[in-house]
Parts: sequence; C-alpha cells; structure tokens
Amino acid sequence: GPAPESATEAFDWIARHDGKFGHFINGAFIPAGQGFETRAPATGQVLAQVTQGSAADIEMAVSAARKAQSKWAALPGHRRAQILYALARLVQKHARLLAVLETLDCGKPIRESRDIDLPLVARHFYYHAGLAQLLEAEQPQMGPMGVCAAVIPWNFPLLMLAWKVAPALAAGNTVVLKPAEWTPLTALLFAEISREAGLPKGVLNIVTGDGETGAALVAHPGVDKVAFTGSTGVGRKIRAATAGSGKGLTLELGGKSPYIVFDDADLDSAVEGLVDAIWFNGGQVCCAGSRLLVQEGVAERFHARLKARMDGLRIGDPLDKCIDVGAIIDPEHLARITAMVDACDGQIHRAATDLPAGCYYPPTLITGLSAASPLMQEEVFGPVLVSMTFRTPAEAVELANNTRYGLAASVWTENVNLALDMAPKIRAGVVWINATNLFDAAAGFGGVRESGFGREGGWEGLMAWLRPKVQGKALKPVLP
Ligand code: TXE
Repeated sequence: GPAPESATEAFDWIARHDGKFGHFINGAFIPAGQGFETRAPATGQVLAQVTQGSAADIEMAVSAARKAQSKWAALPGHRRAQILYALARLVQKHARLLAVLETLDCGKPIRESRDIDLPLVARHFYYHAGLAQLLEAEQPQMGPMGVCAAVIPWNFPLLMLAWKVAPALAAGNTVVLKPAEWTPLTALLFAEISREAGLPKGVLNIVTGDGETGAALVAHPGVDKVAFTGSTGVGRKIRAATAGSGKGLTLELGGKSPYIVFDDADLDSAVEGLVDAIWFNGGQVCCAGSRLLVQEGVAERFHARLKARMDGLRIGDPLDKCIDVGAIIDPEHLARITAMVDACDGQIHRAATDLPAGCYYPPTLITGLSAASPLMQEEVFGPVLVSMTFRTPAEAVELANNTRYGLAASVWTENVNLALDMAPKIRAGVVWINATNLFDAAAGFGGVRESGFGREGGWEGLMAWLRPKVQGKALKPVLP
C-alpha cells in the first residue's frame, strides 16, 4: 500500500516550541511550567511536555477572557463572522498538519482525522460564521452569556473544540478551554492558528491540565457558562459544582446506543453501517452503536456476515492510510476495556486480524449476554459490540430503552412505516434511519437521561450560548 503519512511537519512544529508548552492566555503562550507528558498511544513515544494548569493560571485566563468580552460582543456580527470565516479557511490550510498531529496524539486512523474530523471542524466554523451574521437580525433580544468554560474529552480533541468554540464566539462570548490531558496538542496548534486568523487576544484562552484544572475552571466565579463533553460521572460532578451559581450548563455525556436491525433490512448496508457505528475511532465514541439488537429470523445470517467483515478489518499504525482501526487512547483505558470484557459471561468473537504490539484491542463481538449484564448496560468506550435478539418491534423498543442513557439510536428496515413508528418511541437525542454517525453543524446533537442535556449544532445549539435580555429605555407602563 501507500507509504504512511509523514509526521515530520508535526514533529517540527513541536520542536519549534522546544517540546514544551505553556498555556495560551491573552493571545500568547506563557512559559511552560510543571506538568506532564503527552504520548502517542500507538507507540508510547513522548510527544511533548504540557503544563498542569493551577488555580492561578485559571484566574489569569478567566480575567483575560473577561477583559476581552465586552469588546468582542460589541463587534457587529459580520465582523465576528469575518474572523470565524478566516478560522475555517486556516483550518483547511493547515488541515494536513492538524490531522497528523491529532492522529499522533490520540491514535485514531489518519483516514478518519483527515477525511472526517478536519472537514467537520472547518464546516463548523463556516456554519457558525453564517449564524454570527444572522444573529443580530433574527434574534435581537439575545445577548452573549459572557465568559464561557469549555471542558472537552480526548476522543475528538479538535472537533470537540470546534463544537464549543465556534458557536461560543459567534454568539459574542469569550472562552477558556481545557483540553483533555491525553490530547492537548491540536488545541495548542489551534491557538496559534487563531492568532493567524486575527482573533483578538483574550477571546480564546487554552489552559492545559487534568481533572483538577477542569474542576477549578468550572468552579471559578468569573465563569458564566460551562459546556462539557465527557463521562457521565464527571458530568454529575460538574452539575453539582455549578448548582445554585446561575451558570449556564450543557452536558454531553456517555451512551450505550442501540443499533436495531429488522428482518427486512438491507443486510449489506446494515453490516457496513454497523462497522462504522462501533469501530469508527475504535468505538471510543459517545454515540457508538455499541448494542446490536437484531430480529430473530435474521440474526444468524447477520452475525455471519458481520464476523466475515470484522475479520477483514485492518488494525495498526494510525498513520498508515490503509488502516481501519487505530490504537486505544492509553494503556490505562486499554486495561479497563480488557477487564470489562474478561469479566463477562458471553460468547466472545474477536476479529481474526493480527494485532500489532502496543496499545491495541481487537474488534470484538459478544453474544449470549443477559440484558442485565454490565456489558449490556455500561459504556465500554472501546471496539466492543454486544448483541442480542428480539422478536417484535415492541420488544425492540423495550430493549433499546433499557439503559440509563439516551444519546443516539439507529434503526434499519426497508419498511418506512415501521421506521417512522419506532423513531419517536426510542428515548434518544438522535435516531438515524438506515444510517449512522450522521453529524452536521446544522443539526443539534445531544442526549436525554444520563447522556446529558443541551444540544450542540444548529440554531438550538447556538441558543445555549445566549441569554435572552429584554431591553427598554425609559419605559412607561401602559395601563389599560
Ligand atoms: O473522561 P472524563 P475520561 C467516557 C468513556 C470513558 C470515560 C472516561 O466511558 O471511558 O468517560 O474518560 C475533565 N471537573 N467518555 O476519563 O474524566 C478531564 O480532564 C471538571 C465519554 O477521559 O469525563 C477531561 O478534560 N473537569 C465521552 C474531561 O473532563 C474534569 C468522551 C473529560 O474527562 C473533572 C470521553 C472535574 N471533576 C470519555 N474531572 C463522550 N461523551 O464522548 C475530569 N475532568
């Protein structure tokens, strides 16, 4: 096959920073301090040293964001749009470097970072540039929240940044963002790009660090809104930490999304869809279709086709352009996945492909579990699919809703009436019909129940970054 994507440019960029990064505050990198290493999951190689954000760092970043906020919000929407358009174009200009850096730092296949993550990041900035212009005319009574905190996970580092930063800035907010400790690098490169785009200093600040840094950020009294994507456990802590503060809050949390295949489904498409649903980014996806519910009459045939397809998946070096499944984010996470699967009592089928040495886990299908088994209920966040059968549509609905979560669902049938009957009965923020993983900047994404609340994308997503404000000058009450 073709040669692996070259990482020279990415290592050159790291070397230009002497392999050490401070926080990006008020438009510049401050000197690096005590911190930790970020590694390439595929090789274990240390990529760079980043700084552990302290309470003093958070203070500095929040106050920079506060100082910049009123001026940023006072710009006409079309001026903010110009800068968002510039960001979108510069993301495209630097797409190759960003994609390689993302793949190095989080181990996802270069095909995904190059063909999915990066185009969606650019699309998000283009879309919200448009909304920034429309906002004044369409929603004159809405004003920005102020200073916003964004805390994001490691599975889509740059895309989650875009999901938060693009609408926040479009709405006239300023931002302090904390990337995940395992994947800080693309956020730091993006900070540099924001300067190239002419983003005024203080409008976007990046503070690196772990959960302690994140906790200090969301608790800071100068923060007006918190947007979080990550685990349900941390989401719960953040909700408790912000309760009673008046801060705005959106939470995008975990899931155990059902993938429902009826007897009459187009099986080839449903198999391809499922490969995407559960093995995209090695299953380290909040809306991964991790629970297959397949109708009894077709279950055997479907499993056979799925196993054949699984066995052909190529696992290995994420920079290899032919790879389907890359590395697991960290040995610590790999150990969690391994322990969960090893503790289960089902029948385990692992993809027959050779597994390279290092932080990898094979695509895995597990059948014969009881509905109450932990693997049926808990998010694995790895390439592990559990499967069970159902007889009737009513039973499919019952099984689909039988978790604490409600992020996404996918329904496969050629019967349009059945599909349209199922969709409203499934408790989830999004139901895909004969499709999976359809994301767009214009469509609000988010969950119900323990998958969180609030939407990201579309007008409804933008509204979460705004507050209604009734304004009047010398109003005299008009009495009847
Ligand atoms: O997430 P965390 P982790 C799930 C998935 C995964 C598990 C653990 O099941 O296995 O979560 O992943 C910051 N206050 N998802 O540990 O801990 C943290 O530094 C404020 C689902 O990576 O939730 C990071 O920046 N912030 C998910 C971010 O929160 C805190 C994506 C997410 O970390 C904090 C990732 C605190 N008390 C994991 N503690 C999805 N929905 O897509 C940690 N953080």
